[in-house]
Amino acid sequence: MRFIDEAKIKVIGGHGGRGCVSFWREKFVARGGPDGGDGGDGGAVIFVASTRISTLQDLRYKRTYQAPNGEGGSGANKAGRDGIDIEVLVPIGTMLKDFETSELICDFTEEGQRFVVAKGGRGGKGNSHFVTSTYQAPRHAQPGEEGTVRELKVELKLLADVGLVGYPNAGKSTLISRVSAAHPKIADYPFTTLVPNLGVVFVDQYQSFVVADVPGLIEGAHRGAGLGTRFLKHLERTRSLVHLLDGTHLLEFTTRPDDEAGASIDKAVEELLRLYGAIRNELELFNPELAQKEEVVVINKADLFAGQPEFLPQVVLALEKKLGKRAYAISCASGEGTAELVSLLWRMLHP
Ligand SMILES: Nc1nc2c(ncn2[C@@H]2O[C@H](COP(=O)(O)OP(=O)(O)OP(=O)(O)O)[C@@H](O)[C@H]2O)c(=O)[nH]1
Ligand SMILES: [Mg+2]
Repeated sequence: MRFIDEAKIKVIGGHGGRGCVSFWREKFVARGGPDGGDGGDGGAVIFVASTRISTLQDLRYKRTYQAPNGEGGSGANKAGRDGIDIEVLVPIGTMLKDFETSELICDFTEEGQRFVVAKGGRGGKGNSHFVTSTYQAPRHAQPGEEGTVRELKVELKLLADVGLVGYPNAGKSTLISRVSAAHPKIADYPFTTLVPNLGVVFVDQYQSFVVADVPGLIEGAHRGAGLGTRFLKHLERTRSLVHLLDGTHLLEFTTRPDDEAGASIDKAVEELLRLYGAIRNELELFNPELAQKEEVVVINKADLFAGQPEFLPQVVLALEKKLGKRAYAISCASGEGTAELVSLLWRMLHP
């Protein structure tokens, strides 16, 4: 399925039915009074948030949503039927905005949340309503009112607690597939992930949080390099970030017999900082608030360093010193450190 996160649509409430002009006709009754029934109300267009759908695909396909009109009233004071309301399902995280002003109209954050986006017009009153002491035979009735017509911008910004950022191939999708039931595509080529994925991570039977895996970033993403930064908006509503660094880049620094003690560690850290800085820069350029989120720095693919067990812990320590933040090494392949990362994230979300 295509991942659509923006759409422009038009919603139209049903027109109210017209009131009826009618007079009571019966044998031997010379002048029956007015008995024109009221028109029915027009139907409304209602948006309903649902976890059953995950993109705005349907809204791209059908751009106008018009609720049925109310029926006209008829004689014998018979009211017209109301137009039936129509419901449009939208994914959780959908934001409705006025197309012209971009003003936020409704943010759908919970399953089942409903919002009337276009009201139906009221049905017109029949002529029986217009009798007065001096005007016994009114020959007019109200037309129904028009329904609301609105042009809307619909935007989806995923709701997740934790966002994963990093270069392509860092192992973001592997991480989400290890800690949650999500099964995104994983492969050893860059830009495997083309659309965001959500995974629910269960800390225990009752407690869970949601992680968002988005397509990888590369230097120059803000200028459109790689897949660009268009998916970063899906991290805007997360509480914290996991910045995943690919341990593969450190392999060349592990075995250097002629090394001064510590020199290869320094070089490894320098390389990590370069990679880290490039991604941070993209976050900052996209939205400085993203760069200010609480963050955990994680080096993945620790299993590649099984032969030199002392190398990675030293790199982690040195990296922490340079960043002034906690850093971790994990292996999404073997699972080493992933449970600890999950509990750390839980504690960050629930201090
Ligand atoms: N050795 C090892 N390989 C890993 C580990 N984690 C992920 N990989 C491999 O790294 C490659 C990339 O993994 P993905 O999870 O697709 O990476 P990604 O960050 O989602 O990449 P994009 O979707 O392209 O941004 C795959 O071949 C994984 O099998 C790990 O802990 N150790
Ligand atoms: Mg991926």
